[in-house]
Amino acid sequence: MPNLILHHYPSSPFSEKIRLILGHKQLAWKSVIIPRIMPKPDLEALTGGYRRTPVLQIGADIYCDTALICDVLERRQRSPSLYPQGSNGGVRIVAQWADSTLFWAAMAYSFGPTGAAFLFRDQAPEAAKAFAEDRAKMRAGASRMHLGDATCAYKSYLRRIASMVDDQPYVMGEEPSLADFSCYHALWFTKHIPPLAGILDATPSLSAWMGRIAAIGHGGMEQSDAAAAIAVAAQSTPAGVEHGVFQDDHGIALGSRVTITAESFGLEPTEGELIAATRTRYSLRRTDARAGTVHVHFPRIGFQLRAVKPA
Ligand SMILES: N[C@@H](CCC(=O)N[C@@H](CS)C(=O)NCC(=O)O)C(=O)O
Repeated sequence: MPNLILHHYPSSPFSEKIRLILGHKQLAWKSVIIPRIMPKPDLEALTGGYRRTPVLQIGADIYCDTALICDVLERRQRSPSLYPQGSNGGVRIVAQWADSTLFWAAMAYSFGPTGAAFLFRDQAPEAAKAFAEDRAKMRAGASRMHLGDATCAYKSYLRRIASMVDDQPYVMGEEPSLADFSCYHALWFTKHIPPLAGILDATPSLSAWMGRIAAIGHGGMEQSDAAAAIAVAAQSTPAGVEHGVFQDDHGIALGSRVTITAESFGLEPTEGELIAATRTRYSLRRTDARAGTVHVHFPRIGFQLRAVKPA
């Protein structure tokens, strides 16, 4: 019985990154489909506020953001590694570029008028409007890339990726690494918009590389649902946190009441007691009426830690 539960939805690029990594590592997992837009009350019962997709649950431990989810999966199943041949630093830097810069150029291109018309072709006009309003709220005033700027940036980025897979099967060498899964997921989204997918035919090497990544598949997936996942959390005890490694860069002691909020795109905070702050992640303890006591974990990079001022 798999105890990895992925909260995701089919068209989410970052979820595709994790589904493929689950496949690469041949892991068994349970799938809980979450809404694409707010409200997400079942997800929030677990995360305490964080609303982005995907989220990984293991019992009463909730892991937010794919950067952290990748580390959790790597620790769980070391082989095949996401960092083959000691490529850790370079792989992480390429992955971070892909998840931020490449991703946003690809999304601005894919959600232009042609893409939006295709993506919402079978839905009522209200659905497109609700989606646009939800994402505008997530951006919290930050501007969207202009379609022309996004298109030329995306073309350049695709040429760069293509040049990396001209003479080797994967972005960083002979084996797939996290860099491949991060570079792939935004392109995968464009590929499923036929009127726009031609941009990916820039070079045969890019198409062949995308085919190799797609062939990895999603591992052993079993359908589940939000109620079952919340019951799992309620019946589980969170795993112990990593005591001994406490890196205090904020002057906030363990045991403090804190919030953790993404730096951009989806600024709903999660509040709880800070129970760990290692070099790479924060962990909070919080109690929910339905999910019970859970530990919610975030990567440090991309998130803001703040003390809650007493009322
Ligand atoms: N840095 C985050 C980004 C996640 C992200 O932006 N996911 C998109 C979906 S692919 C999202 O949350 N969209 C809004 C939503 O699903 O509510 C990660 O690596 O997990």
